[in-house]
Amino acid sequence: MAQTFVMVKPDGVRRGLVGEVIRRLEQKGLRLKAMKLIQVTPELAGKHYEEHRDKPFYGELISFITSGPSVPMVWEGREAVQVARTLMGTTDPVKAQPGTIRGDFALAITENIVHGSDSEESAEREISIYFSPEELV
Ligand code: RTP
Ligand code: MG
Repeated sequence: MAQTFVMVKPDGVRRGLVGEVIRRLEQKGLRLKAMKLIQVTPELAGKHYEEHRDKPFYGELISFITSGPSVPMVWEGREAVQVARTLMGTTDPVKAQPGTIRGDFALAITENIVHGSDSEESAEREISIYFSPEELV
């Protein structure tokens, strides 16, 4: 069964939207496999966002993602990667459809509430950055 990595970012935790994100994924039918509350360190953030190292927004992204606690999670279900991305909405909340998490709760491009893996390969890589195999129930 497909798995994906989803993380409520520091703005989502600060705004009390952890339950809202979980509720939407649960109601869709995805199953929670692992979850914790952590302060993302600069080392973890660097591994997670490796692909964006040369982008102009990289510094802002790393300082934001390390700015407070986040809630990384693993979810399982049919086409879990695509399903989670659809529920989240597009990267820029201005363009995200109403009814999606970013469409309903975000406005800024960096502070967009939630992260979701963009492919099965990314999911596997990101899950291994944040969780050890024993943490998946
Ligand atoms: P994510 O990885 O967080 O799920 O978001 P995504 O796939 O929709 O977007 P991605 O292109 O992977 O970008 C990662 C995060 O970087 C911030 N970002 N800022 N200022 C900008 O132009 C810009 N572009 C991206 C966002 O926080 C985005 O979620
Ligand atoms: Mg991405």
